[in-house]
Amino acid sequence: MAVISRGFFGRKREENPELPPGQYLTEDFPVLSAGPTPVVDLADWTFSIQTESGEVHAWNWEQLNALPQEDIHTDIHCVTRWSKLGTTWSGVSLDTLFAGVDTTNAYVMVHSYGGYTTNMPLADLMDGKAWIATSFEGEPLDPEHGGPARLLVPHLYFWKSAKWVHGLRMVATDDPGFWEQNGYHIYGDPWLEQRYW
Ligand SMILES: Nc1nc2c(c(=O)[nH]1)N[C@H]1C(S)=C(S)[C@@H](COP(=O)(O)O)O[C@H]1N2
Ligand SMILES: [Mo]
Repeated sequence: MAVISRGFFGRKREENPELPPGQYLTEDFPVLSAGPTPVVDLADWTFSIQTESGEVHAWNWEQLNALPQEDIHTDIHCVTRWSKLGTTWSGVSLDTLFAGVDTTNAYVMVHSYGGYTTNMPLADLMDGKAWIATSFEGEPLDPEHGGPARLLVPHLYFWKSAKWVHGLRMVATDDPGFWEQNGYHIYGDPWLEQRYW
């Protein structure tokens, strides 16, 4: 006569088609940083893209904010298994930043203030898939969440969304960044559960 309530099993994945395999929902916003939060003075802040020819395209804080800003509504998925649905950000599309950039290299190494790095194909930053985000839920991005600016690449696991982003370097090969050298997957698609390698 055991009656097992369906509710007992809680939020099963099949009830949440927005949740990639092996992920659970969280309502709060965990902070995951490999080191201390770097202090970046807006007067000194820059973001740059360096190509294989040595050419450097750079924007200071004012210049970044003068570019077209986009609102982004997206889900985010951390490899430690939390996902957050329906987050709201604003920032500058990488399509805008790459508009005047001439490169034939297919990969990018992302560099952050503080030394963090992460790698990805350039294609994953193009066509409306990635932004330099400066606000979260209508407020300037918290320093602990990457403020003043972080990369936002929500279709990959969240370690690819480098906090305190400082610049991108165009590279010929997909060399591993910080977490990728420490066992995280070279690409990191949450829908394919590409967590570790
Ligand atoms: N610069 C930098 N960016 C980073 C990290 C980091 O340690 N340093 N951690 C990554 C990881 S593993 C995750 S899950 C997210 C966490 O972002 P949050 O702290 O805003 O939740 O940032 C990513 N970006
Ligand atoms: Mo993470």
